Amino acid sequence: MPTTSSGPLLAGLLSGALVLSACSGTDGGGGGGGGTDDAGGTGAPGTSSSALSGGDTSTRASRVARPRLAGTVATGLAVPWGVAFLPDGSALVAERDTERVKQVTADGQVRTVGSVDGVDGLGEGGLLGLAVSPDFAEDSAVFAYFTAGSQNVVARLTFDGDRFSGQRRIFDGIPAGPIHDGGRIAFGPDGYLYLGTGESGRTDLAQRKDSLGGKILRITADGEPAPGNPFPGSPVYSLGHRNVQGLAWDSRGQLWAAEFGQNTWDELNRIEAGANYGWPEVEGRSGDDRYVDPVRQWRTSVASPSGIAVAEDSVFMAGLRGARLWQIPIPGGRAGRPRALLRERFGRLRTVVAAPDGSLWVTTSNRDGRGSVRDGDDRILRLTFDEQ
Ligand SMILES: [Ca+2]
Repeated sequence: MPTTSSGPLLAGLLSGALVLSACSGTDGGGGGGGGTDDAGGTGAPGTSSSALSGGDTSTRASRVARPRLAGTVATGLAVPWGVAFLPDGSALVAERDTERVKQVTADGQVRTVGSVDGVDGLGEGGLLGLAVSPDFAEDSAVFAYFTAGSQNVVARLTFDGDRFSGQRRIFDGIPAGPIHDGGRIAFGPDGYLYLGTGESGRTDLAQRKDSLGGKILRITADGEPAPGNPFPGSPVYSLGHRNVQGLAWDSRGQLWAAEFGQNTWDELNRIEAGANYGWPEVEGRSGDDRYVDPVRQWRTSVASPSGIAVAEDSVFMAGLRGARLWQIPIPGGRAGRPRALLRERFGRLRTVVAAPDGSLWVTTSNRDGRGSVRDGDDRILRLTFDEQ
């Protein structure tokens, strides 16, 4: 039996399991919490009656599966950024600044399995997103997004279950800077690799189709523009983004993305191929029909969203500055009323990922230079749904 190299295991924490805000109102009341703009929708999408009774509302609300904190999977990590699960239920975890990749098992064993070569990033740059090939059982391929000087790149590596080898750059040319490096990568249900990028502080890049900054990109596992992309021969999938660090698909195959606002509105967007999400011409909802409005928006003080995940028909969104996990129900594909979980309990939250067992893993980011470091930081929390 391998021994644990990091921190308390679930067993030690289950005794102190803390029920999340399903009933305890940690969202500060009103469902959305301070700073959330709920003007554009209600918690009961699809309900046409204007005389919706309170009873109906609570019945609907009770159908939203609320996760609870089950414990801490791992502690002692340094700015865990990309988290990608392997078929065996363990996860590869990229540390932004150490450039190391660690393997974390569901029962809390942590070991370093390699580092990524050529990482050279400042500030928000570094070793960022990770993705495991959907054909991992056959190709053993893992993908990493990282900063390499003036650009962000994607490399493909082989993971034999023990170590990395064969690192090969498959994609580059994404503008990099000390801020707004994007970095989330994920395979979609179509088998192609999606990348969330940032405009690197050069706001004009977001509207330029010839720049890879401020975009969601869609490529093949060899780094070529994916077939069927909206602009022929281009990896660009959508444009007009500021800094996309959250990508996830719902059970209908719809892509959702979160991005940081400047100082007004963070956004959750429903992504359509070829659409323009407005930055820097507009931030948040504008009503300007040249741009697609976000389906939800938050004041940057309560969100500043990095990763998102979909589970139990909700989008979960990790907030850095907001230091909370937002749950946005998406019944029928429409975004319902957001609710805040873990509010200011663990500090800055960076990444949330749906684990193969149906739980959620959430990483803290208190060692990124902008947080208050607590004992055990950074950690990975595990949240489960009631039936688990
Ligand atoms: Ca926008």
